[in-house]
Amino acid sequence: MALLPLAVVTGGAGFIGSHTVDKLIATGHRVVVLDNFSTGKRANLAQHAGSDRLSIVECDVSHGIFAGLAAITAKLGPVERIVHLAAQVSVVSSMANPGCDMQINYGGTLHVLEYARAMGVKKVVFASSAAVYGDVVKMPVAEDIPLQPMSPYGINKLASELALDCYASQYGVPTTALRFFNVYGPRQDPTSPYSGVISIFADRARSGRTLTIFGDGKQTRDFVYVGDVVRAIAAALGDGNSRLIANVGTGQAITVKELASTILDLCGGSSTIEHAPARSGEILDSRARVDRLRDQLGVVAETKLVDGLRATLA
Ligand code: UD2
Repeated sequence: MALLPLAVVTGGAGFIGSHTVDKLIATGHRVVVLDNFSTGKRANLAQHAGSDRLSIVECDVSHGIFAGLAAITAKLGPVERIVHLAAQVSVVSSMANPGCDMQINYGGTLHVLEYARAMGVKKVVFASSAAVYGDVVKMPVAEDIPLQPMSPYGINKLASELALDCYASQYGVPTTALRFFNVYGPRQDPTSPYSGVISIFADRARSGRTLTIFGDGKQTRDFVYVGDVVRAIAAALGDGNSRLIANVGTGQAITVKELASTILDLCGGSSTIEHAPARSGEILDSRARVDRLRDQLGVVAETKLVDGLRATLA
């Protein structure tokens, strides 16, 4: 019997990574997770305990992946596809420590691409971000507008996209970059002050604590459910679409104020809402144009916010 295709998921023990692993295993892959467990958790992959479809290697991608993958590929055979999600995920941390962000986020991408080049990997899918756009006035945001990232985080995501394109055009490594908007869903860790707002609000609402809105709450975001994001990743991981860059969002946006009251309605608890000063350097509005996602990858983010919030709160 032919072996199932072998995919590597860097950051596979994290929030988006672990859902990606679930999806790839469910669609007939063997998966190797590379994770340094700085923020990822083994518990996120506990549902695959004992499965011969999943291997986990503790490895810091920003130090290279050849050594981490050598033993496992000697046993399982060559890596066919890579989803590169391992990253330093905080825009604010990147402002405080740009060099660190560059080493992890841009450096990590180069290590993945070098492996893909050397080993003839058939596809690399990279988690880019809406942070490459900067403060855009006209919504929705299309992929081909001039890019003005406002943080080292956005710069290193953009630099990674350029590296992907270079490896595709110069070395023949097929690559796709997905620009994630505000991803949310189960397993998103609410414990950092820079965690996703939905994870923080859900955590606080469930325990009756106050929700803090930064600024007047009129800022808008395009919240996309993690289940839809992994469908985009799985579509991008297939053959074709090399050098494609595509937004991953819903094309809809909601204000943070509306978000807070929707979560409170769903929880029915006793939490109140307070306001604190707006975060400095923050963008006002964000909403994805999703034509490429639909036309090139055949994916429409269809989870309604209220359904995604229910799943997150459950
Ligand atoms: C998101 C991404 C970030 C980057 C950026 C690009 C997340 C978690 N972060 O940053 O990685 O891609 O987009 O533009 O997806 N807020 C509150 N109260 C809270 C927490 C947040 O009012 O307790 C507000 C916050 O000020 C912002 C909005 O909620 O206006 C969303 O904040 P976020 O941290 O979830 O995500 P964002 O858009 O800053």
